[in-house]
Amino acid sequence: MSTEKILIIGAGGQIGIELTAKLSEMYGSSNVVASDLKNTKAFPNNPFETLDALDGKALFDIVRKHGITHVYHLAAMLSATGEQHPMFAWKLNMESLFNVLDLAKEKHISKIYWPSSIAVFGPTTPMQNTPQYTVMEPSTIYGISKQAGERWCEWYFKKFNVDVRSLRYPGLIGWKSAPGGGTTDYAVHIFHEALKSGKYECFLSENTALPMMHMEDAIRATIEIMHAPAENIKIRGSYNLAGISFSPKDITAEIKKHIPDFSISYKPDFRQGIADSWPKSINDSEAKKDWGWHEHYDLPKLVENMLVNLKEKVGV
Ligand code: NAD
Ligand code: AKB
Repeated sequence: MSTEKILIIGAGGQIGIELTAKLSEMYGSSNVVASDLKNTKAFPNNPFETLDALDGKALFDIVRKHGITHVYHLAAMLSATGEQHPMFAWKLNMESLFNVLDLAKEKHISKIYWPSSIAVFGPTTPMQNTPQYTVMEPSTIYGISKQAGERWCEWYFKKFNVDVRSLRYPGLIGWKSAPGGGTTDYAVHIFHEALKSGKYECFLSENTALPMMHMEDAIRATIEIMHAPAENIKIRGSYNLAGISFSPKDITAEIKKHIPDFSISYKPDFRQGIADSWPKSINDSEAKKDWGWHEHYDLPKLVENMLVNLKEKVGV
């Protein structure tokens, strides 16, 4: 019998769908409560709760009702959408985090996972092999909210011993779900269009390198950091994760090995400015040292996996 009762907030999103499935495999579906603003067909076997993460009272009631011990708080507004709705992005990303941190401060839950992002870095950050500790002057509201969130997580840990763990994900690429409102979303859309129409118009320029990661690696990293002994988690802000760094030109060359006629054109929009402010590659030696992180996917493996699964399992 599992003693962990998990609540996933934002379970219907790109990460939530895959994390809910993986945690359900590990703990049993009845021990993993999925929640989001609206129900989807994604969780036929899990308890589901309709929840606005800004409603602290409703969140508390759900935690009490299900005897929740661990919360994975994924609801947020991402970089591109956040620039369109800055005040709401700030409200959602910050206030929902406080609601969850306060549950742990009051000892209603014992462990929290909350993701940060490479968006915490900005144009004055060293762009190559960006270290864990460096200049951080994010220029998006999303990045500012994630940076502030990291500091709050560390503060709650130091002041109230709240066991909160966090990763600075790179752009995540998976075949099971669509991304929502990010700057790195092109690296998922490109596969769908390569299979559907053989061509793709990219909203970033051809040499814009960014750190990315296969969703399987990201889910595994999430589960590994949550299961690491507490004394190994030396960083209570958020850990760098490197993943794979590539540009639209690099991923196109790799896709062309499978679909030789695939073509790409470039029409950069406002997301180019966001991408230009982010690191090109990340140093994740602290995650490797503290809790043994190691990624499995390189670019050729990622591209092959995406194309095969989208074709065979999703029918794109
Ligand atoms: P997503 O946009 O795909 O999913 C977010 C989910 O949260 C959606 O299902 C949405 O309905 C839900 N949601 C929004 N507002 C809510 C509210 N008020 N109450 C409850 N649910 C609400 O996002 P994602 O890509 O799955 O990202 C999840 C987390 O990971 C976010 O914190 C994001 O910042 C972080 N992250 C994602 C990436 C990435 O590449 N996907 C990279 C770095 C960090
Ligand atoms: C985004 O592009 O906003 C996200 C992220 C890297 O945080 N994918």
